Amino acid sequence: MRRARPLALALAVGLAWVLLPVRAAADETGEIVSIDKKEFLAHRLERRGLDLLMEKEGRVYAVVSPGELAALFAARVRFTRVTERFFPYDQTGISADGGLNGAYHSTLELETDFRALARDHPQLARVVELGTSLEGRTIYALKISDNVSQDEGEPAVLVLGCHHAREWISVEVPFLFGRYLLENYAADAAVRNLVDRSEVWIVPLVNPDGLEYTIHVYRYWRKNRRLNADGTYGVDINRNYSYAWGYDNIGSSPEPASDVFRGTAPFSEPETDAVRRLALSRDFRAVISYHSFSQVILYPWGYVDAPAPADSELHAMAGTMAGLIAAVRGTVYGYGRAAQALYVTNGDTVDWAYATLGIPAFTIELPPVDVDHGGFFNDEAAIDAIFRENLPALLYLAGYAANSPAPPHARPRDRGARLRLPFRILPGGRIDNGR
Ligand code: 0X9
Ligand code: CA
Ligand code: ZN
Repeated sequence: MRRARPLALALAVGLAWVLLPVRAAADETGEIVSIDKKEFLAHRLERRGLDLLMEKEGRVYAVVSPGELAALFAARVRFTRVTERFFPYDQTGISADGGLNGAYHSTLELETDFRALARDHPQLARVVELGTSLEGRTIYALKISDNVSQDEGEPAVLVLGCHHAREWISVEVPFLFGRYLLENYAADAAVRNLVDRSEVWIVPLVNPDGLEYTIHVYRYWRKNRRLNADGTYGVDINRNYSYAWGYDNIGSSPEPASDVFRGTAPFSEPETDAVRRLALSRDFRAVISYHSFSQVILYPWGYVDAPAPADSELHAMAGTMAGLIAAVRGTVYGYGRAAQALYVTNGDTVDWAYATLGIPAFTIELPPVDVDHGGFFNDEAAIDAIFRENLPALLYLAGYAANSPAPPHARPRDRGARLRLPFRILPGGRIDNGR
């Protein structure tokens, strides 16, 4: 997904007069276009670093800025504008009474709801401030455990959401999981057992600045709001972790304007630094990072198309989760190695967690399955059902974390030593962790 330097691109297509004036505005607006795959390849558009959404029925779909649109036009690429067809700005399925984002959480709404949960369950839930974004917003975690104000050193599971600003549903699933545990602790013995034995750490909104930007300015914004040295905005928070950071220019980009810009250094961003500090400070045994969309469960490696240590165990765990999800109401989530099942990325959360912490780490791409079914937009009426279908898989992974032995911690800092995971998956999905 490497993006050509703007100047080189402008010269290549003879377009300096168009590209330079629109540059400042390119962050603010965009269009969805579809391009015939053969046309796409013939024009070598894969080199342009376009923000690709999907490939479907022989056509490639991308979000393009005004500058990119002009460049496609000048290069005589035949494209179709499909913005209205897929992404009405005037979104249906969002109620008027929840602010601009309907029932979805804004940063303030999340803070308010977290504080209410902690107030209503003082023994079980505590709001923890992990760090501060570039625009001064607090990045929050909700810690859920018995005797929550004490540090009991229990095994922990980490549930992350919204690395990418436009993936609103990825805030809601972690949030609702936290609320579910708290509201069912008293009545549900399985929940009580889980919460008593472990710590559940919920961080639904890793990228608050980006989320606010999608609510108020530009619905397709992906990155954080770092002002880059060249005047463009944003680092892709899911390319800024240290493991295999910048491994190649396909899985991330060195170009600040790119939607997959990796930043100037590993953990250069307050959002990744906040996750890193939390992840290293507790005894985490498993991680899920929610994204959208595609309905797929991904495990390492993401940076290269090669199996990670304990590939078959990760595969079995992902398969178990996909089965648990499908059992709820039949929604099919695929699963596989990230680089193989989706595409390569370097510097992402789960490669880092797996290599550094030595614990099972999954990216779950929530519904819908593709852009024809709404892309980054899920009607707010669908939020609860999406949470419900993910709940058994979350309980499974949290249960794994609560019952697993500690991972071998003697690894070089942030490097990928060979890992031996402390568990085996038995036929039927049962975990053998040697007890
Ligand atoms: O590109 C990403 O960061 C994730 N997909 S998204 O559409 N939500 O942006 C996927 C990350 C998983 N890792 C790999 N596919 N390598
Ligand atoms: Ca506890
Ligand atoms: Zn994402």
